[in-house]
Amino acid sequence: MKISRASVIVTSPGRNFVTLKIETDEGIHGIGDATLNGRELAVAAYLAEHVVPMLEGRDPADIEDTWQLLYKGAYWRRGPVTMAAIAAVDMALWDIKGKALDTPVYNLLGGRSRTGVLCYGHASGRTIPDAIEKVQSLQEKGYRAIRVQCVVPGIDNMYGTPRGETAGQRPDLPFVEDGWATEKYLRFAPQLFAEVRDAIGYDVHLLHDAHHRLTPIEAGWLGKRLEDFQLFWLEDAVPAELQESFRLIRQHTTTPLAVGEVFNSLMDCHQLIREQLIDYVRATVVHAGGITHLRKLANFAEPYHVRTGCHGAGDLSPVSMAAALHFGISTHNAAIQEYGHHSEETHAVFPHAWSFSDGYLHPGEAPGLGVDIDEELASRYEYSRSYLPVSRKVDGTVGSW
Ligand code: EZ4
Ligand code: CO
Repeated sequence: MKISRASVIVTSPGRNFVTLKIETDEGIHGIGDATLNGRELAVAAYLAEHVVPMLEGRDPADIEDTWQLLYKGAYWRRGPVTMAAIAAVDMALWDIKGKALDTPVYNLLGGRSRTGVLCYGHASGRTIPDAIEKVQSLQEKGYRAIRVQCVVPGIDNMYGTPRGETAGQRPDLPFVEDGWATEKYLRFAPQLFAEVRDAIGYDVHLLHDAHHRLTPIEAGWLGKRLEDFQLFWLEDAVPAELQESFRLIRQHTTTPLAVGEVFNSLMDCHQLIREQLIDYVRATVVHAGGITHLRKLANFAEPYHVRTGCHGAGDLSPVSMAAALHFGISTHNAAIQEYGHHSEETHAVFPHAWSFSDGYLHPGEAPGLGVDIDEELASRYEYSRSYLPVSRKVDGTVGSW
């Protein structure tokens, strides 16, 4: 079998997604997600201009060799653009291999390690009672793990919380500006979790995302005060470019720590893992070099008691979710999967075999990844440039969003 053609499809069914489709001379095709939120066309161009010409004529069965070719052969290593592009090729090749062998990809990764992939949904409140209602409504839908975020009184437009129609929009800028005040947040977050636990008890896992806004000592302070509310994890307490930051957090709290949705390589977290400074690594298939590299990362983490909790926000396409679930069902130290919301339009563009039931996600039994792209439908949703928000602190300084 040979790769006969590869094409990049950009579509925007509610939000932008970049998809790579690889076709073969035997009529089998595979697809991979290449979406990098807010920088989509950089990956689309990387693929179309630089990767696609390298693929044609290759044997799609040689997944490891293709991975090494694209990684080492570029000379310029790592980075989200490169690794998302490699990931898209990798996913598509696993998809083709599964279809060629008429078996779901998880079977090629060693078979099932569990019966379903535990997932968490998002409860996001404007007030604490509103957040509690959202948690309860997810519980009614069967969720066993729920991330809770809530607007902090006095902070205008916060990450992960519902905003008003025009909130944060500046007519002079193409992006939204959020506000931030660490002291207000640190005071509020323990109160939020005290009230949520009071209302719903301890039968459901609760998670929280600090989204890179704290310093290590602030994170230690917060983690300590959240211990009694028994969080599944505190996510992205600090940015992790400096891996040793997590030593300081660990000295101060036993709240489990997760980090790494922006990681694109094992090299971004080898110290975090080796020194057991975190409990969960959030690296995901699309941004960390595909199934091939994420498996290596997870295998490295296993003896250090570090498990995966892959990023799965709505800006990762249903193709990513399919790959994440084949990874999650088969990988022994895959603990949990984020399950963001996709619009109905998105589900229609990407028909998929994966499904949610009773708090767990299932990859389905279709050969390959069990997901496809309806190109005719995709072509009806034109790309539209969009940015992630930017965060500014009270004094106007740009912060980490
Ligand atoms: O901000 O996916 O845990 N989930 C997150 C996400 C990320 C977005 C960035 O594109 O932090 O909401
Ligand atoms: Co996050």
